[in-house]
Amino acid sequence: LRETTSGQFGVIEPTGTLRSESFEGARILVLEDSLLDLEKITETLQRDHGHVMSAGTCATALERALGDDLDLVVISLTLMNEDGLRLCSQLRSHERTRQVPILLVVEEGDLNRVAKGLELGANDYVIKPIDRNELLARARTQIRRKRYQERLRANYEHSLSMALTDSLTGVFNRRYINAHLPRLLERAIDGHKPVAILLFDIDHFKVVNDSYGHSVGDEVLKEVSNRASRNLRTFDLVARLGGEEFVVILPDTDAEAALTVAERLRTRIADARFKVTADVGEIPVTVSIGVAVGGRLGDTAEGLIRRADEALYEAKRAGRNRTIA
Ligand code: GH3
Ligand code: MG
Ligand code: MG
Repeated sequence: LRETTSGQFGVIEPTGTLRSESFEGARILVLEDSLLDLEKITETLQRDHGHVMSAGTCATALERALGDDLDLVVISLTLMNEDGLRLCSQLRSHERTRQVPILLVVEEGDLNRVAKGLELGANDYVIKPIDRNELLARARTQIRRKRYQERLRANYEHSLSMALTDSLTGVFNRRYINAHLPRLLERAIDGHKPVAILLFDIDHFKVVNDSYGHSVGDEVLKEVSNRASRNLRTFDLVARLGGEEFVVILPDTDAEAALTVAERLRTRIADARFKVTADVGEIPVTVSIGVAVGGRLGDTAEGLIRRADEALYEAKRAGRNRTIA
């Protein structure tokens, strides 16, 4: 982003030229009670194929804006019965419209109110009589900036979720668990409520890879994740810690309930063979599960995981396809 000579911001292309793209499909709301000006504004913004809507009062404009995903709001400060500045501050006070670009339309010589409008969060202004090219240019700049910010945000959210989820299975990863289990445990201790964890590991998974190939092994990992996710409550967490080892965190769950959940999960995996690809037949898959419950003063995430790991080890030793608490 670079500031241009006119004080606006635009996306600088690698060539260094300011891109001037049209805002096709942009949703634009106009608050203007002068029919002549409304027509001029609408007609001008429609040249770029913007979808232009109009409102007659601040109240209807606000209602419209809150129920829509607007790309631009054009507010006239020359309304007969109302003060467009009111809408300005209302838009900025609602979460839904906090970021929507605002373009003011003002009377020549009304710079006091322009200053006030900018202070309230308006992004730019045009002075009457409206110059069509200038209006179009300023609207384009605002819409482009909004779209650019949305792309940045989407990229940011994408990389955030990439950092915390396992790319193969889509469940959380070890990093996420390391960050969240201590917090969940702390909350459990504070609230005098138990939190249970199930640590589970696919039995003889090496045999699956060796018999059917690594990509079939990957499909088995995905299906195990799916079955685990499907059989839990919405606020339970599933994560793949690495390899073929998973953890489930069950907030507000005591040992007895955790055992029930674990057994349900274990049988859902063991009782229906996996059909991962057409060319490989049905594959029997089982898991061994270790259960541990925390929530007492002094409990730590590491201690909880260690206890579940010890139980899991016992389950393996005792013959696999079983749960040990
Ligand atoms: P056990 O019942 O004792 O758990 O035996 P196991 O064969 O499941 O355990 P082991 O730890 O010996 O082998 C785990 C295998 O998991 C070895 C490794 O190649 C495989 N593995 C780890 N990560 C992946 C993965 O992302 N995809 C696939 N397909 N295989 C994986
Ligand atoms: Mg294993
Ligand atoms: Mg393992």
